[in-house]
Formats: sequence, C-alpha cells, structure tokens
Amino acid sequence: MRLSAYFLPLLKESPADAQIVSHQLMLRAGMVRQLSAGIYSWLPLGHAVLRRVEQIVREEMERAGCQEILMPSVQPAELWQESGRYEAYGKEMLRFLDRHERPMLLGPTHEEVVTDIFRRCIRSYRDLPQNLYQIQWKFRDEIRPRFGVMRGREFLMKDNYSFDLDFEGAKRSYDNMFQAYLRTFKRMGLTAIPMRADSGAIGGDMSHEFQILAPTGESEVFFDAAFEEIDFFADDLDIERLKELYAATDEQHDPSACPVPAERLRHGRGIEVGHIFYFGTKYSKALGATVTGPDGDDVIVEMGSYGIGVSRLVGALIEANHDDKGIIWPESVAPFRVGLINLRASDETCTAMTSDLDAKLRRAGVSTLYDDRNESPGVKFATMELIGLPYQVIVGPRGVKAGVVEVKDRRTGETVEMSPDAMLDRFAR
Ligand code: 5CA
Repeated sequence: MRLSAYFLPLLKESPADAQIVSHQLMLRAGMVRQLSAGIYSWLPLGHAVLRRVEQIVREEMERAGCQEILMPSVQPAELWQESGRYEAYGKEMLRFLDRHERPMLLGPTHEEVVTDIFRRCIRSYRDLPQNLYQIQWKFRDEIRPRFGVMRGREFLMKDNYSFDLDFEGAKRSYDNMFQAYLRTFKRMGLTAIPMRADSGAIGGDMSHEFQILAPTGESEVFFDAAFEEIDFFADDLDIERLKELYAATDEQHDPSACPVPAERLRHGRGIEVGHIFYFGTKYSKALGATVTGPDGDDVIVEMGSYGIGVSRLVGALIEANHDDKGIIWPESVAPFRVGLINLRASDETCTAMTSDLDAKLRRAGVSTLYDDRNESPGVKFATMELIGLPYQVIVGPRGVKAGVVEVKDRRTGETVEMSPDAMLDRFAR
C-alpha cells in the first residue's frame, strides 16, 4: 500500500477528550473515528488490526474444537422474557419497537438466541458436546462509555456457548476454553491473568476474567505475587498451578478470607479482555433445552459462555505496547509488517529503488506500507513511529550510493545497515 493513497487521517495533537494513551494514539494514528458516544467507525489502519486480532481468536477457537456461526444482532424481546432477563437487564439493553409494534432489542449478548437454536436442532445426548461461537457486534447502552474502544456502546465480541450432558462435561468445556484463552492472548504477546470473578448479569457459579495489568485498567485486581514469576509464554506453562494461585477482582476479593499473606498480595488495575462463565442449566431450564439421555429420560443440558472483547483488545494491545512516539505493534497483530520510507521522493534513483524493494517484499508475501509522500524525512519518521509498524526499511540517497538500506526495529529502536538482498532475505523468511 502506498501511503500517498492510503486513507490515514492522522492528527497532530491528542484530542482533549481522550484520557488514556490507547485512545489518544488510536485517534492520532487515524485508526478510528467516533460517530456518537461509544460508537466508532474503524478506518483502514484500525480495521486491519481488528481483523488480525479477530483472526487469531478465530484460529484458536477452531483449534479448541469450536464451530463458527453468526447470530442476528436484532433479537425479539419475547425470547428474553422467556429467560427472565428482559426486565432484569435494565437500561443497558437498547429496546425498540418494529413496525408491527413488537418489542425488539439490540443484542448485548447471545445466551438466549443460541439456546433457542439448540432446542430447535439438538435432540439426543449423542450430539453432545457442542461448542458454537461467533464474532459479532454487541450493543450495550453503557452509562459511561469511555476510553475509546475500551468501553464502547457498540463493540466487537467473540462469544461461545458450550452444551454438555452433565457437570463433568461442562467442566471439561470450561477448562478447554480456559486453555484456549491463554493460548489466544499469548499469540498476541499479552500476559492475561485469569482471576476469579463475579458472574454479573450473565449469572452462574464459576467464572474467570482474564485481566491484562495496566494502570489505566478499569478493574481493581488482587493477586498472588507468584504470578509475577510465571512465564506465560513458556511452552510448559502449568495451567493447574495457575488455577490454584490466588487472583480475584475486587467484587470477589474479601480481605478477611484472602489466603495470600499481605506481603505476597499484589494490588493493581487490570483490563478485562476475556470472561468465561459456567452457569449450568440457568438458560437451558428456562428455555427448555433438553436432550434424550442414554437411558431415555430428558436431560436439561449444562451450559457455559465465553467472551473475548475483540475491539477492546485493540486498545489493550496499545496500552501494553507503546512509547512516547507512538504505537509498537507486536508482529502477530500488526496492520503491515514493514514500513518503507523513501527519504527523498524527488530523487529518481531513490524512488526507483524503494518501489522495486516494495514490489519484491510484497511478492515475497510481506505486507508493506510505503511512504512515497513528498514530505520531509522528519515527518516520515514521525508518521512511522506513530503508527507503529514492527519494522522500517529506510532508503536514502547516501545509502543508495553505498548499496545499503537501513532496517529499523520499532520496538528496540535498533538500526542495522544491510544490502537490499540481505534485507529481502531477512523478511522473506
Ligand atoms: N455472554 C458472556 C460471554 S460470551 C458475556 O457477555 N460476557 S461479558 O459481559 O463479560 O463480555 C465479554 C467481554 O466483552 C468482556 O470480557 C470484555 O472484554 C468485552 N466487553 C464487555 N463490555 C464491553 C464494552 N462496553 N466495550 C468493549 N468491550 C466490552
């Protein structure tokens, strides 16, 4: 992609209403624009990251044996009256009437819809277990939408729903998701601590939130100092040990019953990027989702639901990966892998060489953003630093003469000179 043609509306200053760094950087880097409180349009750069995050989530759900579906965002109130949540959900649910005066709503979550699908389609225990997921826009009329995409009113969620014959099965599904979540966040380079949590409006008996530690996080969290020594990226990460260690959000934390001695208890703030729930037969009972069991009797199925905040993750990734110049994308979610900077667009040799390298990189399957604008080197460097592509390839008149380009690592700031061929080998691996 050529930057001169790319839709990238950069801002020089941080808008005054953006309080946290991820919100400021997303606006400055032209990733999103607000349409209305908590409702955002995703522009090309932001959309590219959102898609990459979504794809990692999708691949890990598939690996965990889940199947993708897509449910409607507009739902009939009737279904929620059946589950008993229609009144209870309160003002966070956006409600309206269709032309026939039938009460409808914009889905804040999909337990009811998926349970309805299940009860219409599955009859026998032989068809269990099932685990269905979707990646879908949700609407919650949050009282205080803030921090950009972190707490939006419209936001993208991955939500799955598991169906099992009995508690043992449901527990297996829960553990399977627990593990899939750790893998998903790991692929994004994030350390997300699983914490015992309150199950809130979803309900249920067992629930974990996955929290990324960050001073700007909205949740107050308490955890065993032992978490600080755990390498979440190790291949042999001991999940059972993780589960035994104490970590809880403030709703669950009870200082008088906390098993961790004060000197080992850490206290901080976290960004909740995922939340998993086991709630047994709460919805299946209310909606009549049963199967015929092995002995011929009807069995109410056991359920769990599992959410990941896909759009929130884009903000969380920036909170965890930035410096005073801008964003630093981990390679796994970067919108482009390499940013090409042509230091002198007016110089024919420079321009020919940069265009040639751009074509060769793309042919080798490397995604590139080529800054071909007629701007000063300072402006080009600042732009690349701001949008945070993992690598920069810098082509200038002096280097062209010497037969070298500069390769800069955005995270370390390290710059290495190499021949164009060595550079191509470096990225075409
Ligand atoms: N049905 C369950 C799980 S499928 C559910 O709705 N869980 S949730 O309410 O915890 O939401 C799942 C995830 O969505 C949260 O962990 C969070 O990462 C994200 N999320 C929730 N509310 C918002 C919001 N207002 N803006 C952005 N992301 C949100």
